[in-house]
Amino acid sequence: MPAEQEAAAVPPQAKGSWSSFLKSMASFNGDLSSMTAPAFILSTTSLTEFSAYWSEMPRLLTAPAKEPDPQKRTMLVMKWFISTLKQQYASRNEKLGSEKKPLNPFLGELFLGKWEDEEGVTQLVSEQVSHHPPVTAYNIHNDTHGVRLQGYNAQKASFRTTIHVKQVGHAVLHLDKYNEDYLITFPPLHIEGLITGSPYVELNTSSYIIGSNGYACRIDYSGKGWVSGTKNSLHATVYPHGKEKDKSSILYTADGSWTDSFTIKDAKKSVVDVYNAKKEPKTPLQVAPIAQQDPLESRRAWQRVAEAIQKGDMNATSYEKNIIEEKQRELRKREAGEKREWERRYFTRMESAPVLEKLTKEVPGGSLERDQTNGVWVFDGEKARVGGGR
Ligand code: HC3
Repeated sequence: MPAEQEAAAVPPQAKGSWSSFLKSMASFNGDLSSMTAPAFILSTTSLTEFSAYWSEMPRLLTAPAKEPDPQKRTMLVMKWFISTLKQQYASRNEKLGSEKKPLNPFLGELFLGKWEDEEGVTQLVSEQVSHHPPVTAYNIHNDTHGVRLQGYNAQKASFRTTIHVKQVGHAVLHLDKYNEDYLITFPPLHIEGLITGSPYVELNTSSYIIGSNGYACRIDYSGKGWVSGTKNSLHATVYPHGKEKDKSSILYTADGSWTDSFTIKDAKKSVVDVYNAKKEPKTPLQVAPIAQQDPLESRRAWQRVAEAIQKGDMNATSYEKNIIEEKQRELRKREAGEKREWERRYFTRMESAPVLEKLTKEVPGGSLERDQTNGVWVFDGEKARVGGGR
């Protein structure tokens, strides 16, 4: 890389701290939450908010519930899943000019909201259920159409010329009407553009959707540096369980870009749908005003930190972050003394999860990896009813 191209997007006053950050990456221990990054790359948004990316277009989430044919339903689940990728992985880059380092949620942190549109009300609950390792759990439900998405995720990172992130955990989409579950695995990703100071996410290898109806979907990702050479490319197939490698069993395909448009074709190669990510309208998420939020709600809890980041005031940022961390240390000490664990407000750790275990077996090399997520986390409707409030 020519010297003049290096750190092109880094503000002049941050060049030194960015190059120190890049050097520190050589001894990166894989814990993304412990990574100290320069002020200009810090985001004011906590990872608990990322759960909302799953349902910014509620009509795509509810579409499978309206489809009587199981093969088409699986195709619609695939379409919804691919439609979420742009927001999940490219929205910060588009909005803020680069990927930023999100705030590390504290144990018990909440992010609550809802979408209201022609699909009815779609509710979101996101909770940080573990701090070591960091795990975020979420539940999104739309009672009008009997659709529920619940899941939890953690990240395992490593450094090999750039940051590589393996996502641990899964999501399950449940359709009441058909009593169907779809296990969703998450794509591995890596960070591009680190050297120039304008990081962005690229997805790689593949992820799966495994339906309890006997159909599955594999999505393959490639980027600029890959064979096709086109940024954010994908190729997906829908097939009956066990027929992943049998080309003659393919029921649907999807090809294109997850940030631009992709085309869905049936087994006869006829186009059934063209999805344009740039044109699809989103429903805005409604979040309570900060003053009305619970003290554990993300935007309220991080308000002062976010203000300090926005001002670019690193001293105030560290000071305000330290107040939150100190309080957390006190709470953990008290819990240890009383030999009890922090009570999660909406989720419960499950000892056995038969549906998940069964569907996970259909994922090549699949395993629940509970040791990496501090357990298997399930939304607890009773807890939510009794203590959840909003
Ligand atoms: C790796 C990541 C944090 C995790 C983010 C996840 C995997 C969280 C779950 C969402 O459903 C999907 C998602 C999208 C983006 C992932 C983030 C991208 C960058 C961030 C790192 C912790 C920041 C790396 C620091 C930086 C920007 C300097 O390179």
